[in-house]
Amino acid sequence: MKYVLSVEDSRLFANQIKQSIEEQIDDTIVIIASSMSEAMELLRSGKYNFQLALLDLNLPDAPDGEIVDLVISHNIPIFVFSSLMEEKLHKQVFSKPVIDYVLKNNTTSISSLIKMVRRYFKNATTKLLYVDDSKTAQQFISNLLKRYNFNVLTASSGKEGLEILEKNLDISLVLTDFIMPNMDGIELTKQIRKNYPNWNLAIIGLSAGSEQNISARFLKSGGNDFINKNFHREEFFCRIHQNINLVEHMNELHHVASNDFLTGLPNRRTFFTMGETLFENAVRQDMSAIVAMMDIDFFKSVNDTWGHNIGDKVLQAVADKLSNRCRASDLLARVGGEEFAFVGIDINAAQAKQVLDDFRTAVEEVIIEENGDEIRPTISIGFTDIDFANNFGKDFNSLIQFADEALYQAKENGRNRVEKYSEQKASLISNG
Ligand code: GH3
Ligand code: MG
Repeated sequence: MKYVLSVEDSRLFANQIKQSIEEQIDDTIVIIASSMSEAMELLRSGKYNFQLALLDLNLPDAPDGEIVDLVISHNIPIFVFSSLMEEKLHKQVFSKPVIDYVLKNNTTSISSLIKMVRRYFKNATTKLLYVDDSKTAQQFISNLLKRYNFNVLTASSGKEGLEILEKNLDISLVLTDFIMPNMDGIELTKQIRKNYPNWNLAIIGLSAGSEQNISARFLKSGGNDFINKNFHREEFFCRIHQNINLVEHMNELHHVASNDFLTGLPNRRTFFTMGETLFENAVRQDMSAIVAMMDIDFFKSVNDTWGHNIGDKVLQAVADKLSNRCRASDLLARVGGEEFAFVGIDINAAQAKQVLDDFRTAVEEVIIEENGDEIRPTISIGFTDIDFANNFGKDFNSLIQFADEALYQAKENGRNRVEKYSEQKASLISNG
């Protein structure tokens, strides 16, 4: 549970904040103090381990932002909200380690506050990489980013940055200095963009220089944004957050476009694009690989007997079982209504039968209960491997076709079984 301290003298506003935050941000409880003395009491009691404080600068017993110093002395990160932010107050607020502020005087201020708080908590699991050869800059910027709760990694060169990226595929944003020995920020950006698309990773360039064309060159190399090192903290975080939000949004869109809505598995389109790449890599590296097609048996009768909703439940449960059996290097997709396709790398023909038989028996464990009855689905599987000896089938589409023919044989031979593609059987079938 995350505890948030709200110090606010308007009961109405305080309650609105409490209600909105608790409703919209998981596992969060807001504790309200309506004055500086109440806050002091609460903090002294040590009753709650506050992870964040939302402070009104203008309290009846502390009219000039004194509450900020009190809360800082308890090492609690602070957001400030105030009904006015004139220049003097703005300077005063940003001279202290306050994270950010929200203006209280408009109708959207609560939703801005919620967004900020949600972002703050989410940042704890948001990984950023900062690349700069200057240790001082590294320390300064990463401290700043940590203040906003980011999980920050640092690198002292482009080379080191690329190595860290490779080991941390969940990095959402790279910040890179421009002038660095061996590989400058623009070259690093170009290198990163060879492997990391912009829907998955944002890159922001930083430079102390004032050369006019740096930012344009940087953006043309695949960068998303550019910040002069002489930034104001507020602008810095606005840009970082805009870019992070954009990447997260694009990531979601990409997920929706590539995955099946019902089961969450990769969809047909993804299977064909990713499968082909996986397969070609395997061929290039002389690694064994198999392609399998799987189809739920008599699925139509599940729908006919129990209805479409139960049919969907069966599909989800089967998809879960199958994906739990997969290794990280496998590709499992839902390619049709009740049809799944699989590419396994580094599995040879001898292992294949066992691996796929495990898939089949895993599906036998699925039990969906409905009105006291049990629905127990089974699955038929057909597969083929890359046969280097015969040098046949070194083409992804034909492997799929072979696996499909083997699936047909599995159905013919009684269902709930695994069949390997064999040319003879296939020609027997095609000759009737
Ligand atoms: P077989 O053992 O030969 O594969 O028989 P089957 O009944 O499984 O095969 P058939 O191709 O006749 O039926 C497939 C059924 O899958 C028909 C269709 O209504 C159902 N189906 C396809 N997509 C979905 C879906 O998204 N949800 C549900 N509930 N049913 C689906
Ligand atoms: Mg079927």
